[in-house]
Amino acid sequence: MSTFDCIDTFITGGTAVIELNRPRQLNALNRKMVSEVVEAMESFDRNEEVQVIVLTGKGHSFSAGADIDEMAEDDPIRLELLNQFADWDRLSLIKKPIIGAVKGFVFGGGFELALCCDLLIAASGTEFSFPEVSLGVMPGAGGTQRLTKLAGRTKALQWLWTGERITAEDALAHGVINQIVSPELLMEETLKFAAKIAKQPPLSLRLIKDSVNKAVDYPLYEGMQYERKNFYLLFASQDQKEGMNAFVEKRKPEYKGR
Ligand code: CO8
Repeated sequence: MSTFDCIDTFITGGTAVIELNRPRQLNALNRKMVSEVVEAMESFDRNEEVQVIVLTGKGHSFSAGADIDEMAEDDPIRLELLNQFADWDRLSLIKKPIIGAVKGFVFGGGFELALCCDLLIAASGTEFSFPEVSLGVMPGAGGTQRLTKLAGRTKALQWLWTGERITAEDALAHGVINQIVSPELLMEETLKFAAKIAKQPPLSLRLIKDSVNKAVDYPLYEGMQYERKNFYLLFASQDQKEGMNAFVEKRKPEYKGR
């Protein structure tokens, strides 16, 4: 049972699902919604029943971006005092895999939220865009950074300068999303994908995410040293013994997340 105002949450198998829930406003992200998403993510990150987190939106669209009504009268001092991006920073600290299941409009802050996911599955017909430029602003929650790291400078500048809509096919071709599925099957396929990941040993999942994230920021040598420490660390886990013993004994491993 969800106790939030702007999102719904539930757990199915080892997967926790967070649904943005302002469908009449195309899930425009007000500050409360972002805080609730972060709160839910952190709680699922600590919940041992949960291996994977899925983020999606109710209704036609994942999200049409930051709530423009809420943002229209903002000024720099208010934004500084609100420190609203602290919530966004906390999203990068989530250790479990996050899969975004997106559809309809994935615009502005909604696109930035999608880019906070580790993997993205999109319904065919999904349109991505950074329309901020046409509002006299620009992305502020990591959009210029994350998009550039995924799609490269040339495409990122084109998309950010024009605000043009990016088709799901284009997003796939440029490494922004993992898969396109038919709209009716979006949740089914995402949950199947999540289940495939959820059955892997949790500590491996966690340290793989940690190491891959370092690849984005670290030079190769430093990244490899970091990877090595995580590799060593896994040999301290019961799941490493279980995984390797099960292989030798020709049986299925039973992982405990320890
Ligand atoms: N903010 C507030 N309300 C919105 C937003 C939004 N971003 N997007 C849609 N809505 C509302 C509409 O006002 C409308 O409400 P109502 O029925 O009361 O008039 C309802 O949702 C349905 O929208 P439309 O009637 O406009 O639906 P259409 O299908 O005709 O059009 C569009 C859909 C094309 C998506 C259109 O709604 C649109 O252009 N929306 C704005 C998109 C946009 O510019 N997004 C970027 C916002 S800026 C931003 O995200 C900056 C991020 C900064 C960091 C993140 C901080 C959280």
